[in-house]
Amino acid sequence: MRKHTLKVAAVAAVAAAASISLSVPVASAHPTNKGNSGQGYRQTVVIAHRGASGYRPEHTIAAYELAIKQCADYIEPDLVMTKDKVLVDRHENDITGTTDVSTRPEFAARRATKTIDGTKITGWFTEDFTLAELKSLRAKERLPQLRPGSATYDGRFQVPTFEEDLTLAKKSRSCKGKPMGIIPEIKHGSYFDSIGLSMEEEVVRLLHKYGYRDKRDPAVIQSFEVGNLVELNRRTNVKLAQLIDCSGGPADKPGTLYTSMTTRQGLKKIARYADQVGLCKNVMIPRNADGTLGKPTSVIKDAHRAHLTVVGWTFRAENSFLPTEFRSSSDPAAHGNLVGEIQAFLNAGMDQLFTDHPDLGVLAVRTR
Ligand SMILES: [Ca+2]
Ligand SMILES: [Ca+2]
Repeated sequence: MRKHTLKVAAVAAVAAAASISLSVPVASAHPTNKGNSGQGYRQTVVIAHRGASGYRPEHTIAAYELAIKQCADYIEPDLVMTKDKVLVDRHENDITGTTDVSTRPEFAARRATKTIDGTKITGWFTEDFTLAELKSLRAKERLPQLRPGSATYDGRFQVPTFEEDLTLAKKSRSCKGKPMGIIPEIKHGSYFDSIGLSMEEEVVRLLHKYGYRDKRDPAVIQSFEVGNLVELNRRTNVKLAQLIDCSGGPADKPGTLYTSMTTRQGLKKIARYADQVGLCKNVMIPRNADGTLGKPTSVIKDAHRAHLTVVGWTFRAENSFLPTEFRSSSDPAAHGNLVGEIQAFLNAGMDQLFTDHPDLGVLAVRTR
């Protein structure tokens, strides 16, 4: 673990140095500069994507706690539901890849094949487990090849409930001295509706119970679907974020493509029910054929014109996720210059970011 920490620190230092020489006017290149960069740091929200998921198995309390230590402003739980209607943190209802369920003989018979949002999936699903059963499982790293350091924590942590996340957020403060923010994402909302496990009511009930009630509170609800956000806009005054993928369209709107939702007209429509758009990185700055960053599209400007906050995802330090010019080597697992990549998007006007490496996200914001 120590070795891993040192490596991360070294990469961060290199990344910071590289970004200063690469970018920005001389005045803001001084680390002590309290001008624009200081203000930008105060304003730019860094969201810990599934926790500090570059360093710990995603969606565990340990991943959120590390994110808070690393000065994230918000923690991000993705939410699905159990058989007994408890909201728990997983990126998908199929828990095969992020828990040890496949090694548990007592649950062998729960293996099933289902069609979720049009895709046939075989595995183990949260809706077939009670909370007590899910709690007997242990989380594991989704990407052990790319994240061997995180994988050393396999088998140590439980699947948290949304209520546990809220409890953690409530007792925590950001490094800026503000209440810790929380930005839950409702996963497969229509699918869960179809099996009698509607999640939206429970998300709102718990947010309100913990005191997140209006747009001034540090809470945002996100979804790739449209219908549930429109419904949530009637149920709560908490901020809402429409997620936009790099391709395809919302699962609850067959025939609608995300590309039609990011036109000026599309963004205006989103602004009727949502406060933010969560954009796949390539929608803001597409990649060139050689994998380098291309020219920014007009989407950030158009979203701002519609009074939408622009949040980008997902910023990850490993070379395999980075544009070519920010990679450190051909090793897919080695860290490249994530700070440089993030700063390119901030310079293009992106307001907030989701990152698996909150420490590097904060460094990018502070040294811009
Ligand atoms: Ca998410
Ligand atoms: Ca519902």
